[in-house]
Amino acid sequence: MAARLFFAVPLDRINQLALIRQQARLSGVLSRPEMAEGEKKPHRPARLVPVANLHLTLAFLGNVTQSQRQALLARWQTLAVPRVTLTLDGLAHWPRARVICLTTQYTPPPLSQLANALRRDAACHGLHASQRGFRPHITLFRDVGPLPAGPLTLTQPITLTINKVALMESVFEPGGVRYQSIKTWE
Ligand code: 2AM
Repeated sequence: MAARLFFAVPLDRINQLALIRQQARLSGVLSRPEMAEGEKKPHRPARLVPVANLHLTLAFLGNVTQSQRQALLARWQTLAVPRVTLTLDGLAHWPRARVICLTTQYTPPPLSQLANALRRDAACHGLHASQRGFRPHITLFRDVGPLPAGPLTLTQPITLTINKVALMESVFEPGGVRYQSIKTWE
């Protein structure tokens, strides 16, 4: 059976708390969605990403079979985790993806090298082929409809000290998706 997998940077408790604070602040803005012109019904409310699900995706792999998973783990038996700090200093609303995320214009080269290596490896082995370049981000809200005019402001940048990478599985449950760690590299 296939499972949906991705490589991600898990977040520590301090970062999680900082992100919860940003989510709480933004929830006020999102609870007053403006209706797009000509629309009759208001949008359903944006969904807050539960704290346990907050993460930074390095490479989305899509559906991976058991044999593909074994081969993947054999290829990535060793994975050098880059020693970098990443500062996420901006908020973005990506209307096509319908998300609000925390992001940055600057990616430390060792982090983009790792993300690109994982993405290339996935594409070369018949897994998901990313169409866009790597842009580090942490999704805070999903199903985001039209927003009130004006930029989203971040009250405080969030700095991640990256010391861990995880291969994660999306487990779909009646209450929503849960992410389960398959393997971590430190
Ligand atoms: P996100 O990082 O923008 O939230 C698990 O589903 C993770 O993989 C999520 O974090 C999600 O994006 C990312 N993801 C899900 N579907 C994707 C897709 N089709 N292409 C790229 N990334 C995807």
